[in-house]
Amino acid sequence: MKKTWWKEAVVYQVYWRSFYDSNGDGYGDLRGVLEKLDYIKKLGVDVIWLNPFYESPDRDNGYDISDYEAVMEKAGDLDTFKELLEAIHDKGMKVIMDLVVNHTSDQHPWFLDSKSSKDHPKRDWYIWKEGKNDRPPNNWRSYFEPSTWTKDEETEEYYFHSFAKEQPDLNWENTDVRQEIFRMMRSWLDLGIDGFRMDVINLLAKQEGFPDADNPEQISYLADNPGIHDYLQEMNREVLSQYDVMTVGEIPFVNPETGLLYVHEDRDELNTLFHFQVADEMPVMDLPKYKEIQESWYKGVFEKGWNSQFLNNHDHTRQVTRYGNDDQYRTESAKLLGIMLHTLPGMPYIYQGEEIGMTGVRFDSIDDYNDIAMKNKYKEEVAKGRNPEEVFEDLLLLSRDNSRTPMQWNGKEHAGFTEGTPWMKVNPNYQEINVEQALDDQSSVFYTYQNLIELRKEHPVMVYGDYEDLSKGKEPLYMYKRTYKNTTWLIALNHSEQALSVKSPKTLAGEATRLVIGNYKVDAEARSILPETLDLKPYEARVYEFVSAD
Ligand code: TEU
Repeated sequence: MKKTWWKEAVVYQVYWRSFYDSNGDGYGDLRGVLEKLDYIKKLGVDVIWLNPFYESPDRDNGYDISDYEAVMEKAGDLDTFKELLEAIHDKGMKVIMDLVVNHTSDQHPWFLDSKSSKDHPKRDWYIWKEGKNDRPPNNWRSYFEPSTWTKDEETEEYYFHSFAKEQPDLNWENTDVRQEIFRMMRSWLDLGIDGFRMDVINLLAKQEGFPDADNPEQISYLADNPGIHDYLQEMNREVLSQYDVMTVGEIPFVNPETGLLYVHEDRDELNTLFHFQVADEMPVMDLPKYKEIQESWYKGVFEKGWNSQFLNNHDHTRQVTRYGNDDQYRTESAKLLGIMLHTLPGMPYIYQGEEIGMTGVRFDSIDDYNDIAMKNKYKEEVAKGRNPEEVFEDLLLLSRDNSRTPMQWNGKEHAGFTEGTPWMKVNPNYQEINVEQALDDQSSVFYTYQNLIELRKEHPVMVYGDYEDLSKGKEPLYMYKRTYKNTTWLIALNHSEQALSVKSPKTLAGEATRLVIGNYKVDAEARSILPETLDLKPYEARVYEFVSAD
């Protein structure tokens, strides 16, 4: 297996608009990231992923771009970005940007030209089709709308959008589109960025002929279509292969077999991926399923490609709420989830605030929410005649806004995020959960994450170790081992609110060991000799190291 800098990295995701507001306009900004860079450095991460800050009307929080080479005014300006980039590099970290090239904003000049006339040279930069009997060209639904088609009354044709109508899809069959995107990518890489997170990159190729779907609600027809690998191999050949960068593709709807095709090191496409078999198929922790998913991706990808480990991001509810316990055992379960993600095979991603155990949120009204996906779905469901209160309740747990509330820096007004009025309400629990409190408490979630990141730099078993699940059918226990050369780590996790006594693996019980990390105090004996029986407290996590002589 090839060793690379990015395989050994831990990535910190900065959703800058909720990270820190440096100018009091209520939005976080790039200068805010700069002002808090020492905090990120203290955590010890290697790479920072910045969500999109390109010029945008901001209908989908920057994922609707109207100028790929300008900086959105509320984020700052290009000079500030260059200052931030230099500071990140000076502190020994790298930065990857969000590449959103499946679609643009409907206010992008390219789309305004394309829309202006059927004969405009840029008409074919987007996907236009005639309707059928005054109906959309087919029955597909988009991520954010009941249909992937919106009619332009001027030219009387429909344009295609996988997301909101304000996000028309680019036509990747058009060579000029691809060449323009590759040029834009080079301009950012030449500035010195260290790679890209590629937004829904497996949606670039569309199904030939746009046939009706048997089940339009199952929108996987948007992804993984013939031609996608040709586009990515061309992108790699023309751009990525000329730089020492990392790429992570956001690749919904794949399994290990189809996912490997994007990240196989011999295929010259992408380095790593986010798959969504957990996020899309596990609304709450389903430990047997989670173990199956981990094992299938380890067996399917580990040797020849590279996977990521994450349980939350700007699109997914905070993991301690969704998969842990954000009440009585918040810190214990936040630490357990962190220890799990950093000891499973693959690159760990930390979403801002995860490292202090920030939780999901519950506001009282749909008006307190910002997310276009949630608001569109609410409108769609209420329009069907459903009770608005019921619809609101249904949307709460998985609303993307759960993870977009402002970063909680301290217990002062607006959690120290802004001197102005925050663009989004702060989670009401900010006075008990904030960075200042975490840094003052050596037993906080923060220091568990800092320790995990430090351990990764010293112990190749965390990165390159093989993986074996030792706990099938033994839930709520998740116990697995990682082995690399003469080192074995045994990870024992109690995913429950109850105490749990479990037999240690016979081959390791009684063996001399070292407790590498845990989230409870462990008596001296159980720290140096693996007990026959492990008595785990609620949400207790322990990692033991065994080093054999040979
Ligand atoms: O998200 C894509 C998206 O919504 C799905 O991949 C979803 O995240 C996944 O299936 C798990 O549920 C990306 C961005 O992260 C998101 O913020 C944007 O709204 C969207 O693309 C459109 O650019």
